[in-house]
Amino acid sequence: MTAKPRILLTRRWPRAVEEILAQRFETVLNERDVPLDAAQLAEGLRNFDALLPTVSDRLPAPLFKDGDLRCRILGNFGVGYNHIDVEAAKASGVVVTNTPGVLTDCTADLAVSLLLTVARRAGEGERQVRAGEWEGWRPTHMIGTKVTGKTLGIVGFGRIGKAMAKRCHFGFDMDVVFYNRSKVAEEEAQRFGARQLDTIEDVLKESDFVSLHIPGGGENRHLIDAGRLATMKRGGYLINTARGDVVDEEALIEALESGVIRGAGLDVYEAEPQVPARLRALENVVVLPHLGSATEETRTAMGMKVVDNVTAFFAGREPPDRVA
Ligand code: 8YV
Repeated sequence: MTAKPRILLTRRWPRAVEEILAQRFETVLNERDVPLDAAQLAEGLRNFDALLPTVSDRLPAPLFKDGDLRCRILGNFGVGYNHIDVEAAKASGVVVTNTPGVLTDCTADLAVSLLLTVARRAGEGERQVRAGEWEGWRPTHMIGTKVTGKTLGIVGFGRIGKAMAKRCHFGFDMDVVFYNRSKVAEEEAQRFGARQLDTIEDVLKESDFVSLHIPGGGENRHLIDAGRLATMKRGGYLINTARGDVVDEEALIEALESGVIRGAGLDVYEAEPQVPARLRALENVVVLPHLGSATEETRTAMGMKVVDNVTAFFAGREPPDRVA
């Protein structure tokens, strides 16, 4: 009998998924569930047939330069994989897979909740009640911005962008416009209650709320910079559940501090888990700890997708979600 492939899980996963993996493979768990450093990841690449990384594992090109890698597949736990240098992995003969589709709803749900929370100042209100500082109802207390009927601008009309459009158009009667690199058929856009505009600037100018749904890294790094933030409506809000590096965080802080935009709802940051103190100090910002896909159902479904990918790979079949 041939030995089972050796697989390293870089973090703890939903138990049901860990159990299936343990039945099929020789798995090693990171019992402490703290991020592995570069040396530990390099060792993982040398000693395991597969590594199952998450967004908290940085796998840049130098880690793939070692000519003696045992690792043949990175089964990424997540749809975004900008923490992996996919070209370098490919050049070393390492396959990379991700988990598309299963986290669409939960990520869009969280984007909606950020939008509502920041617009209706619900985070501020909650802090006030918890601090025992609420002095009672009055007509001018904690006045926010109405969401229903406003314009939502979406950057990136992939699965999650579409799910966000659908929720906001059909749920909150919003006028939804979007920017997407490639042309989306009009009927397809209409199905989600949305309308494509030609440029990001057009979307930023028209929208009361802007929600980002594009991958991080590469040419999307700092796509939303000081210039583009200044293009947004004064009084506008930015929602980011995509990747932190899509926004120039320093420029965002300045735009929030100086009132260039009115607020932001953020789930992702440039140097997670570090969230700049200046950002945390702002009342007009909702800050969540990268919770987009954090539901029992979705995290389990993501894990099962990884199981499918590595199982197919080691059975000599094409993994369903190969990105490289
Ligand atoms: C995941 C995400 O939790 O899938 C993604 O791209 O951003 C998150 O929802 C994270 O990536 C897990 O590695």
